[in-house]
Amino acid sequence: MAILNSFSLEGKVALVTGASYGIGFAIATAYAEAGATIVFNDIKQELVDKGIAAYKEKGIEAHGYVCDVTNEEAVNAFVKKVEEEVGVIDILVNNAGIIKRVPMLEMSAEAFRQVIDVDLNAPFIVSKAVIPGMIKKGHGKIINICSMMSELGRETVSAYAAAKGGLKMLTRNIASEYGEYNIQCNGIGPGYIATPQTAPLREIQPDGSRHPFDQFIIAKTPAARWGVAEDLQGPAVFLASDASDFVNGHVLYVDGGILAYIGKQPQ
Ligand code: NAP
Ligand code: GCO
Repeated sequence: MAILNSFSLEGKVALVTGASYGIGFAIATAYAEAGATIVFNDIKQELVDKGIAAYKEKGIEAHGYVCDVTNEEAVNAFVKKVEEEVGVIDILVNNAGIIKRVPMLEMSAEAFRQVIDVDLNAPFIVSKAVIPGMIKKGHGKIINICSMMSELGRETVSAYAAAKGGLKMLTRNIASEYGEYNIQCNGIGPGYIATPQTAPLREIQPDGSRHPFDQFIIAKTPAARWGVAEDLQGPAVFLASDASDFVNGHVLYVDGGILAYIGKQPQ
C-alpha cells in the first residue's frame, strides 16, 4: 500500500495554467482527487468564473485568477498573490497554449510570435516565477504540456511545432539546471485529444462524413481513437507525485501509440 501513497498529492499546492476547461481542467481535477489544492488562471474573468463553477460541480474549491501568462509582470504579481493567499506552489503545469493553423508562407511574423509567446515564452516566464519558492521549500514539480509536434511537423503548424519543440528542450534545461534542488521538470506529450483546440479537425462534413483529418488520425493511431483529456490524468498525477522523484527531463508521450506506428494501410 505504501507504493500507492507515493502517488498522493495531499498537502500540495498545484498551479495549472489555462485550466478553465480542456486538458488543464482534466489534469487539475485529477490533482484535486489526489489531494492537491488547485490554483488555475485564465485570461478572462468570465472564463475564470466559469472554471470555478465547473470545479465546484466536481466538489473542488479551486482558486481562480485572471492572468495572461505571456505578461511577465502580471505573472510575477499573480504568483506572489497565490503564495500569499493559498501557499507556495509545489506543482506547476504549464498547460496554457494556443495554435494557429496557417501555411507558413501565409503566416505573418506577428502571428508566429504570438504562438511562440504563449506556448514557449510563457512556460519560461511562469517557471521562472515559481522556481524560487520551490527551491526554498526543497522540492518542486514542473510539468510542461508538450505535443507530438515536439517530435513531428505537419502542414500549417510551423509556429506551434517550433514552440513545442522548444518546450521539450526548455523542459530538459530546467531539469538540468534545477535538479540539484530536488525539482523535477518533465513533459507530457499528448497525442490527438478531443478538446476545443482540435474541434476544427473533427468537424462532421456537409455530407455527414467524418473530417478527413479525423479519419487520418484514426488510421494513424494504434488505439484507433482520439484521446480524451482524462487519458492524461494518470500520467499527470505520476509526474506530479513522489513516485517520479527520479524522473527528470523526460517527455512522456500519451498518444495511443501514434508516434510508434507507420499507420494502417489504406483498404
Ligand atoms: P484549449 O482547449 O484551447 O485550452 C487552452 C487553454 O489555455 C484555455 O483555457 C485558454 O484560455 C488558455 N490560454 C490560452 N492563452 C492563454 C494566455 N495567454 N494566458 C492564460 N491562459 C491562456 O487547449 P487544450 O486542447 O486543452 O490544450 C491544452 C494544452 O495541451 C495546450 O498547451 C496544447 O498545446 C496542448 N496539447 C493539446 C493537444 C490536443 O490534441 N488537444 C495535444 C497536445 C498538446 P482562453 O479560453 O481564455 O483562451
Ligand atoms: C494539429 C493538432 C495537434 C494537437 C497536438 C498533437 O493541428 O496538428 O492541433 O497539434 O493539438 O499538439 O500532439
